[in-house]
Amino acid sequence: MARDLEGYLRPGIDATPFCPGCGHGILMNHILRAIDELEISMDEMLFVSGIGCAGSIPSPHFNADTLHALHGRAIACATGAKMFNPKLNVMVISGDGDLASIGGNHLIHAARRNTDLTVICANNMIYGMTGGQVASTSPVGAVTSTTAEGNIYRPFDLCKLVLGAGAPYVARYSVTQPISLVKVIKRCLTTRGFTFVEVLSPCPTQFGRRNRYSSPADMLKLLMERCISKEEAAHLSKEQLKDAIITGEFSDDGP
Ligand SMILES: Cc1ncc(C[n+]2csc(CCOP(=O)(O)OP(=O)(O)O)c2C)c(N)n1
Ligand SMILES: [Mg+2]
Repeated sequence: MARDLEGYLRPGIDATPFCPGCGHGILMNHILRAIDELEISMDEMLFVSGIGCAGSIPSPHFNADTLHALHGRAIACATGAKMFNPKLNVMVISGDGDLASIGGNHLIHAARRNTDLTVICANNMIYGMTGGQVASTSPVGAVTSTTAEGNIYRPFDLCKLVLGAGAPYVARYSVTQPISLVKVIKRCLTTRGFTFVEVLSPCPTQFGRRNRYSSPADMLKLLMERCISKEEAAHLSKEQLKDAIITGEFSDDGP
């Protein structure tokens, strides 16, 4: 039976800063659920985050050691902590802007070095906290505060990027897929080396209201509809997969 996760929060925390309909609070729940199911002590964990709404998932909420680093520098700080104390279970939780835009170089090099970190990227496809600017993950055509006529650049495929840089294990699911997400977060926490989970997390305030979504619930529903497992995707054409988000666990088993 699912246990109450409130005990993982710092005393006095009774609300999060997340907007109604934001996926980051849902992700917070999935991460704590994975830790709870593995019965990992919070004393063995260090949570590192950068600046952004997603950076607030662990800090100040989790009742554990948290390091709230500079924007884009979460992985650099996590690497330093892990080197100083290799016994620590170090988890980086941050946003797409923080990890893949300003922090993109740290991301690919930590993957290349196979640094023993678990990195969870809450991808809302935008710089949420600072007013909804276009990110390296924003889809083509996305209307943002800096692309009023639609983004003209292709977004990163974060899983392909990190896998291509050398990570042994990456996975992608949306916050609407709790069972799969908890499973892959548990897998990351029990796997040595660089492990990465891209989590699609809707941002109704900065992304949804500027694009085609009528409500936060609509955004969650459309996100669910777009998620297609890699097994299912293998039978579909490029055209059929045009708007799809391919989910699953990915590893480079090739030559
Ligand atoms: C060096 C530096 N540059 C820019 C900023 C402004 N800034 C803070 S958070 C942020 C973007 C956060 O986006 P993301 O990581 O995707 O998190 P979200 O808010 O979307 O969850 C930016 C540009 C900063 N704090 N420091
Ligand atoms: Mg973001």
